[in-house]
Amino acid sequence: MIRLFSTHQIRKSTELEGLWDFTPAAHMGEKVGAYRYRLPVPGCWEMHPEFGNYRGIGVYRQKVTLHQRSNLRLEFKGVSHTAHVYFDGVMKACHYNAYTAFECVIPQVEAGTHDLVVYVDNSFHEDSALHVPNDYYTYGGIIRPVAVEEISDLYIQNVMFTPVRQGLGWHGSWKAVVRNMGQVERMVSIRGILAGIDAELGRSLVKSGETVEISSWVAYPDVKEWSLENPNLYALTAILTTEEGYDCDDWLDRVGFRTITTDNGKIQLNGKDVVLQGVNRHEDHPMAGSALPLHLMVRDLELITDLGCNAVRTSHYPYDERFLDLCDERGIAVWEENHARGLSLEQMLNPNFGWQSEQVTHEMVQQHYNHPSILIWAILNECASHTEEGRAHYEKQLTIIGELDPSRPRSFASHHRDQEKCFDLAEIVSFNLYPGWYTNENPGELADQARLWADALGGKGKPMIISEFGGDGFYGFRSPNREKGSEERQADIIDSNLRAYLERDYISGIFIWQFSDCRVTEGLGWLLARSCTRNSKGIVDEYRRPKLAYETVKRYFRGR
Ligand code: ADA
Repeated sequence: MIRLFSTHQIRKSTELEGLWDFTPAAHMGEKVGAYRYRLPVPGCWEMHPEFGNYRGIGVYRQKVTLHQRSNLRLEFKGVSHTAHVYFDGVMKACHYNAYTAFECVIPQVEAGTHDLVVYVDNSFHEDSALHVPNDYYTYGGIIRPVAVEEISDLYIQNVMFTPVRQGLGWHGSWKAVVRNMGQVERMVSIRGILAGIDAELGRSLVKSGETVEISSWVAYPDVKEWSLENPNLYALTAILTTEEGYDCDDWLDRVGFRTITTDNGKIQLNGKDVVLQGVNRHEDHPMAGSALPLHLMVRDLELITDLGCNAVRTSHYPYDERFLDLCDERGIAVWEENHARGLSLEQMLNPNFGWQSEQVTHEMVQQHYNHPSILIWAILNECASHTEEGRAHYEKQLTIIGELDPSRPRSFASHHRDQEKCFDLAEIVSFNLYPGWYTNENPGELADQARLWADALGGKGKPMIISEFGGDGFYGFRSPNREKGSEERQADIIDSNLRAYLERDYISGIFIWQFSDCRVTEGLGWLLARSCTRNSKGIVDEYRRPKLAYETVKRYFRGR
């Protein structure tokens, strides 16, 4: 299931969910003999007993059958982390990054059965600047769904819809991208259907092999706004029509009407101040790796709601779109961020860092643009934003987001305190602070200090978020001595932090590190040598069993 609803009615689309042939290999593109395994897609190969720690290349094979000659479009929602896609023995697409989707379009495929082979690499090497040994796990495999579509020569590549409030009424700004993969120039028109209004969005000539953007502005006088309390969603349909009047393609999505602003040092949803109280979450589960099936995503959101949260931070990468669909439906605010965690200046100077993180930033915004639940875009968690070289990257990536989407505020989670150099570049300043865990500071005094740092370093007048705080709590380690690592101590830390932050009205968001324990990369040094090769700061453990801190969080978040 690629989304929680059908994304096409005209375009023929099916999913390649199920068991695929699989074999490990030594090199990308290497000729493989026998495929000795059958692995589920979506899935992580670590779930197979022989590949529990496998870091390297895996080859997946599946058959694709077409009943008539057609253009084929394959959509991969996430392959971890590098994919080379071969169709009938010829390489057709390459993609880097586990957490964004990519397409592979193959013109004029004959009817019959074809061979789809995907080489997947999850190894760490110089060519991979973002997937590095880290405080979470880079799994291997086709971790998110795959769709196979038959498309006409003219097809819709993307639709970006922006709700705009004007006075008392709502408008929508539509931007549709249409591609012509045929041999001749064609005239097309697009209609947009939403909230009972069927509007002509525009006409355009599309040259062979090119794309055009068709934009329009439509009034929606009678829609209800999307809010955390009442997450009203509307089905959106775009229909592409040829000059001859033939409806050749469509695009279905869901949108919500809401505004998100940052005025007077606060965050407003639909003009009203809001305080985001949430958790940081990794896509990780011992029985699924990073390929959580829908029912486990739902379970996580049930627990997150039970905790009294109204927000989730997608630390530290763009999420599976089904999770975002669930947040849209349930009125859970999302801070979505591009992919990076704790990269040093040296790591940011890897020549691949620039294009890889700019690409994931583009893809994140373009692919997830329509989700009303996403209120904040963010970049580069705890990277070198305290250096001039680092700042150049922050500036570039925040500019990319600002140009693609001026409707949402931007932020980044910083741990550089009074050394931070980038607060002027974003609309929201955010701090990762660990008083009671990595330091002995008093959380309230530290927050007041952080506000002063923000004010002095370019963040004056901007809303402030505590984007991380917390401490280890090993599930089942109960101790009257309340040592570090005990559930009691973790609950104490969460308690003192929450009390301090919730009573400070200049704080517009609080995200606990973290929702559930997660697997981390094994290595040397304090970070990669964590006990049990886990980050154990979850409020629930990796199987989602609540620790003592669960009730603490509930008391604060639900008590408000
Ligand atoms: C950082 C980081 C998290 C996690 C956390 C911790 O702030 O952003 O990914 O590593 O610290 O547990 O230390």
